[in-house]
Amino acid sequence: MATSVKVYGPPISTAVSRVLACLHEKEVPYQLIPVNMAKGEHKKPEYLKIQPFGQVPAFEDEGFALFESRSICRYICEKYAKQGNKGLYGENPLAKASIDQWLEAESHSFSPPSSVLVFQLAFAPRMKLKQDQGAIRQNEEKLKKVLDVYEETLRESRFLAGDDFTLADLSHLPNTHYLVNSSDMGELFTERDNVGRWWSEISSRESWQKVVEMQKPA
Ligand SMILES: N[C@@H](CCC(=O)N[C@@H](CS)C(=O)NCC(=O)O)C(=O)O
Repeated sequence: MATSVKVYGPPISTAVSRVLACLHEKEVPYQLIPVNMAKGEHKKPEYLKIQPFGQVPAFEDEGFALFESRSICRYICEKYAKQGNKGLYGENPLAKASIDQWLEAESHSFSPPSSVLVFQLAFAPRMKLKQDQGAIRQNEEKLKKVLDVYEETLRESRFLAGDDFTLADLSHLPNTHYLVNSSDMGELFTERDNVGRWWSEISSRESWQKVVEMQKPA
C-alpha cells in the first residue's frame, strides 16, 4: 500500500479539488494540509518553498514537492499506475496521447473562459466583490464555442478521450461543478444533449461526490 502523500490547500479551490478527485480515483491515501488563504499563508516564505507561485495546491510525496494540479494528477497516475482506476491516464501511448490532447484542451481552451466565469459568478458574490458584466458576457461567448466542440466530440464517444472515464474528463469537474451548481450558467452544459449526459455521468462518480462533500462548510 502507498505511503500517505500530502496535499496543501482547501477543497473549495478548483485546482485542489482536481487533485483530490484524482487521488480518490486512484485510491491513494493522502493527508490534506490546510492553507489559510484568507490569512495569506500561501504567500509565506515557508509555503513558497513548495509552491513558488504562492498558489494552491502544493503536493508532496516522499519529501519531493510538486505544483500545478494537472501535472500532479499525471504524476499520481504514473506513480500509482497499478492501483485504483488503472485506465485513468491510459494504458498505451495512443490512449495517453488522446488523454493528453484533451487535458491540453481543458487547460488552454476550456479553463480560461470557465475560470473567469467561476470567479465572477461563484466567488465574487461570496467575497462581496463587484461582478464585471463585460468579462462575464465575453467569456460566456468563448465558453459556448468551446462547448459546441465538446458537444460534437461527445456525440461520437461516451467520454472525451473515448469509451472510458479518464483524467481528461476528471479535469473538467471543478469548474463545471461551480458553473452548474453556483451560477446561472448551468444550462450551457445541460441544454447540450451530449455535454449534459457527459456531465451527469462524470459528476456522479463516487470520487467526485467525496470532493463535493469535502467542499461543504463544516
Ligand atoms: N494552474 C494552477 C492554478 C492554481 C491556482 O490558480 N490556484 C488558485 C486557487 S484555485 C490560487 O491559489 N489562487 C490564489 C492566488 O493566485 O494568489 C494549478 O492548476 O495548480
